[in-house]
Amino acid sequence: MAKTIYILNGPNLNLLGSREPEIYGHETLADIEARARAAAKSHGLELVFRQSNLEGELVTWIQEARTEAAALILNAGAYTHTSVAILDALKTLEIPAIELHLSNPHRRESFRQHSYVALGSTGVIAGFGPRGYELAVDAAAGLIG
Ligand code: CA2
Repeated sequence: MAKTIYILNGPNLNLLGSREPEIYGHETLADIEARARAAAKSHGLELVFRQSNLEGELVTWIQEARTEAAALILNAGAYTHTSVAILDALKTLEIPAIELHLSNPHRRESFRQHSYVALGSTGVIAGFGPRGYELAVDAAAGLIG
């Protein structure tokens, strides 16, 4: 049976393509999902791709990934920088977790330069725009083996 990877997206990422293209590009989240699906298919992986504006819903989905996924890719949006609840959920995982960002938070405002998500992640991919989702799927496939 094919292994499944989860890609979870946090607050405001549903607005991609409509505002701040100079930071986040012109592609919509649906465009990015299509990229991720093609990358997952090339590795023979199933993909669950979701977005929520709600911190608790993201926590519930991370918990779900404990039993349903072989790897987790998480762009937690602004919760990256604020959410101990998401970190606690990540720490319960026994599967690889990849922190993902479209932009490079390290060259932005100082409040984006601390990540709770990083403390619970295997690795971080940031600053490559929508292509980062494909890179993250490739990295997850490598980690799953
Ligand atoms: O670069 C990323 O992927 C971020 O996770 C995006 C978050 C930001 O808070 C993180 O520091 C870095 C923000 C997502 C906001 O998405 C928007 C999309 C379109 C228009 C406005 C916001």
